[in-house]
Amino acid sequence: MSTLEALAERLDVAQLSRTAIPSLGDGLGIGDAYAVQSAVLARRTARGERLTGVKLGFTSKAKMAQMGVSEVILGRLTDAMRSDDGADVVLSRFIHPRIEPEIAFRLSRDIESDDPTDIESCVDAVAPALEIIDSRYRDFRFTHVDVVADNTSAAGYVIGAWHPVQDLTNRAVRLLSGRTELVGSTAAILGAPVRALHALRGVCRDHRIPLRAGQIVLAGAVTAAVPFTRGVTTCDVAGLGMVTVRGV
Ligand code: 0L1
Ligand code: MG
Repeated sequence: MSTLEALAERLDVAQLSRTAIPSLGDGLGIGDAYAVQSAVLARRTARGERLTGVKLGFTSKAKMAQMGVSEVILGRLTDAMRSDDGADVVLSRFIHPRIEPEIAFRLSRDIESDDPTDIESCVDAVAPALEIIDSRYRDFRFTHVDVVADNTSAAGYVIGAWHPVQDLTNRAVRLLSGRTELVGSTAAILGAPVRALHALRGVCRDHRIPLRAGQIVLAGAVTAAVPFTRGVTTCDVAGLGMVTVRGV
């Protein structure tokens, strides 16, 4: 087994056994980190999971500054991570889950990694969304390459009703989770969610990641993530409506 496959196994076992692990340590480059992420995905698809889309992280200027990076990061979503709007989600599936409000885009056609087509023309619907993140690292302590290898903490997602494509710049977003209420604007996503699509193309080009018709793209968090605990969490996006999930 290669070193990268061994790291993928470590992360996969952490997720399956719900046991956090320490940082992978120095010596990995960003290309290696995406290779580990792909190997983790391969383990999941070998167990029967199906790739359903991608997610972006570090799309807020504040989070980029905090991590000292200027590049968004990409993770992969599978059908095993998806829950229906309003569904119960069993918290014991996770290590230390957090939840955050997002915008989802749906792709209308395949986009190869070197395809020059404007990605905006390949989106056929938008929706409010919630993402559950669950770092496989202890206390969510990780480096930039650690978090890419760990599939950018991807663990779950919920999509609300799909709407026709529209300008989503500066829409008010409210996250309500138990007694915690956070309010933000879609401007937190690189100034406008559509910029996340362009950033996504750059990451896909650099790391040779193709996109497929019907896949969803989570554009990045609008507010800070909050602990995902028992009870209802709701994300409300002005003009798009609500999406809800219940931790049980
Ligand atoms: O979806 C995200 O923005 C999370 C990216 C990974 C960082 C984290 O786990 O907080
Ligand atoms: Mg997110």
